[in-house]
Amino acid sequence: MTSSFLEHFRHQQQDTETESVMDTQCPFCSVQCTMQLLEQRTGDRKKYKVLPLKETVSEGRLCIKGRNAHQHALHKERILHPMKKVNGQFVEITWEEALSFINKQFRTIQEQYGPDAVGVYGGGSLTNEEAYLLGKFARVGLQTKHIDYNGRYCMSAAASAMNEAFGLDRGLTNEMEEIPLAECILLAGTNIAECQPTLLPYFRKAKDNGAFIIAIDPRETLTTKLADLHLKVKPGMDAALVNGMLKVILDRNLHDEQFIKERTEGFEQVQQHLSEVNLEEIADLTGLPREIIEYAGVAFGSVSRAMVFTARGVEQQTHGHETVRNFINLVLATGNIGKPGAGYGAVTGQGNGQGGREHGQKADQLPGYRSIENPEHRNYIARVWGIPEKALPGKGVSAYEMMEKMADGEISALFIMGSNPLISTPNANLAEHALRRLKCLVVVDMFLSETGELADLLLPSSSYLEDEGTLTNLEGRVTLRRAARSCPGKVKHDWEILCDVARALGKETYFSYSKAEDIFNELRLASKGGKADYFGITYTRLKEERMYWPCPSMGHRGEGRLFDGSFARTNGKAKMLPVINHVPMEQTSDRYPLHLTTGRVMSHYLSGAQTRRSPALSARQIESFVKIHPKTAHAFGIKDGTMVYVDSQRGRMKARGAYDESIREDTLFIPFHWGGEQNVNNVTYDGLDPVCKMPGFKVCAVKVSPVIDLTIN
Ligand SMILES: Nc1nc2c(c(=O)[nH]1)N[C@H]1C(S)=C(S)[C@@H](COP(=O)(O)OP(=O)(O)OC[C@H]3O[C@@H](n4cnc5c(=O)[nH]c(N)nc54)[C@H](O)[C@@H]3O)O[C@H]1N2
Ligand SMILES: Nc1nc2c(c(=O)[nH]1)N[C@H]1C(S)=C(S)[C@@H](COP(=O)(O)OP(=O)(O)OC[C@H]3O[C@@H](n4cnc5c(=O)[nH]c(N)nc54)[C@H](O)[C@@H]3O)O[C@H]1N2
Ligand code: SF4
Ligand SMILES: [Mo]
Repeated sequence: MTSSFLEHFRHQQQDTETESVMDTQCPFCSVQCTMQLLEQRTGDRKKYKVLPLKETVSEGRLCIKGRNAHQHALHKERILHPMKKVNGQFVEITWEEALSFINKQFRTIQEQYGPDAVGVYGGGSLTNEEAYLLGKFARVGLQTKHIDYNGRYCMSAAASAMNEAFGLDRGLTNEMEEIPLAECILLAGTNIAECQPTLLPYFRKAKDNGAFIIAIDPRETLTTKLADLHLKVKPGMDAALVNGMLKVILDRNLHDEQFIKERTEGFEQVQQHLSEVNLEEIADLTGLPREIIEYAGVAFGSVSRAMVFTARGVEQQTHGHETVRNFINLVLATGNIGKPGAGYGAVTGQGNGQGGREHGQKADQLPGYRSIENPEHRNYIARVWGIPEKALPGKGVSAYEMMEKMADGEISALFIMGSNPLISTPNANLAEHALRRLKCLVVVDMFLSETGELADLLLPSSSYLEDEGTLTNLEGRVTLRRAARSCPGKVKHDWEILCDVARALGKETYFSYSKAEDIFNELRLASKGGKADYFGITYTRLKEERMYWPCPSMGHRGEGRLFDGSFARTNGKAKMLPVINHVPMEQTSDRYPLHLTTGRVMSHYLSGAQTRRSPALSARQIESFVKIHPKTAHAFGIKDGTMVYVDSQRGRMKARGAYDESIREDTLFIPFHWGGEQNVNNVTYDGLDPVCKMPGFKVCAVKVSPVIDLTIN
């Protein structure tokens, strides 16, 4: 080291006037890595450094999103005051003015059109306390049945499949530490390397221990590169592929008869169904050679400890529920659950994608995974909330169906907290029409998002650095995120905003809390005896212990591995279901000859509202792109790196063509982190899965054309 460098360094150190250290937790994905944010102030210059903390599942690792998360939270574009739209422009107003505006608008609309004319729309970034309170706010504060959330677009297929097959829906049935024990791992439509990067070492460790890894994805990703076998399936054809693998397993007697007999029901019907399955037909439907399907079936069926992980690639389908059921059939038929190194996982998406779906943001759900249609459950929650059971509204509709009701004028006002549906809704054209038709749109956000631009009122909410609360990670592990700094400007926490609005609506008696912990203590009671039981979890315990749900009592630490002895269904058995060879609802045609699938890149998060405001992250990928096989590109006159249009029956988007030798020739891939003309959801398919109402984000039929035709005739 040169002396001038040391002098410079010493000089810098002397200049540093103050330093503060904030312990926090990443706001992005479901791993929930913990970290320290160091702030160094020199004069009015501030510098930040991020250090990982070891205490969570990622064992001291952080990905680039976590390392740069503070950049959006500290961004100058944070909304710092309530803002109301006057003559098309947002103007700053006081909280009291904002609250009285909401009260007047919502009351007028509800008096004229009934309580259900106001809808509530939540998100999986909210803490457990806030997700719980949002559900209570809809049912008690507004007395509307219309509440749903962005998790409908995320976890709903896996959630309904696990509920029906196991009687319980929790992301992973095992702790991450068990992954290295597995001898075979099937990764279906999951890109862990880019979406939960800090978990990848668990899979590497499994591989080092000799595990055989199979990946199913129509394109090559950093995750499929880890696999020993990559099945480049035709988009939307996973259910058929699993039928092929199951048939191979049964034909070769690789199934676990004893497990099937003792711990499952419905096997005979599955067996009967598989006897009619034809492997040649499966090969044709999936676009995979028969021998490869056989190889995959034998590899999975031959080991004594195997794990299956699914994510949005197989779940965001118009038959996502049954596709997941078939992957669960595979786990059950081979007896791979309820023991170390064997199990199933739906790799959860958002930071609180798990907790956010347990406590009442869903149209049909009450806290603790209780059902809004079950009289006993309704009675219990009504007692906790101090209202008559009759006052509890019934079941509402799913997120996309809410958009349809807004477009039809049946829902006239919407309160959005923690979502940017103008970008994230399939067939975004309908979402835009729906949101523009509202008589009153209130958006609670940190930024002026694309959806916020359409709002009548914007309310400024706190970021992860400011907001204390609990979040539940993909393993069902409950974590307490502390507040690292106080709210800037007139910003309030989401829970404070809900209490304030409830007060303005005259419902303050049901919403008097002085801190997040008060809400958590009510949530504990509301979830008590439910499937997602948090009763035994307290802030004090969370500061000291590693805790999972279900946790029914103080003496309990929660369950890391589920279903050791029995499943959560009434008879204790898991349920198998025959699944047909589903094909996507929208098929390719002469006019729209290619499949389009959508997903993510490492450096951006969801609608991009946060990561596009982080210079370090947005510089890594400044615009959208269309992955296209060079052969397909030539056929459609697309040059590498030039702008292309992608059209479907619903609309058009524009992005830069990017050649990719590894993607299927009949398939395009586009990430969904950008809005406006780069919004891939202008194009995506809005058909819904009949069971869980998940939209088919992952397959639609499109055509591609150059924006400027550069071909020489
Ligand atoms: N960097 C980053 N990380 C994230 C997020 C983010 O936005 N950015 N979002 C978080 C959230 S909310 C979620 S839900 C998760 C999502 O995590 P993932 O589900 O892993 O991510 P996706 O990219 O949506 O889809 C995964 C893979 O499915 C493949 N795929 C597409 N169609 C099909 C198909 O028909 N069959 C099969 N087998 N595969 C298919 C895609 O090519 C893609 O590689 O990530 C979380 N983590
Ligand atoms: N084509 C396509 N579309 C998809 C998907 C896909 O794979 N393909 N995936 C779907 C999935 S899995 C998901 S999860 C959805 C996500 O879709 P969105 O919910 O629209 O995505 P986010 O970007 O998380 O939007 C969150 C908004 O809330 C703000 N926000 C963040 N944290 C907080 C908070 O704590 N409080 C408040 N009040 N605001 C907050 C952010 O600034 C942002 O504006 O998109 C879905 N859409
Ligand atoms: S985005 Fe996910 S993996 Fe990356 S640091 Fe945040 S929580 Fe960890
Ligand atoms: Mo998600």
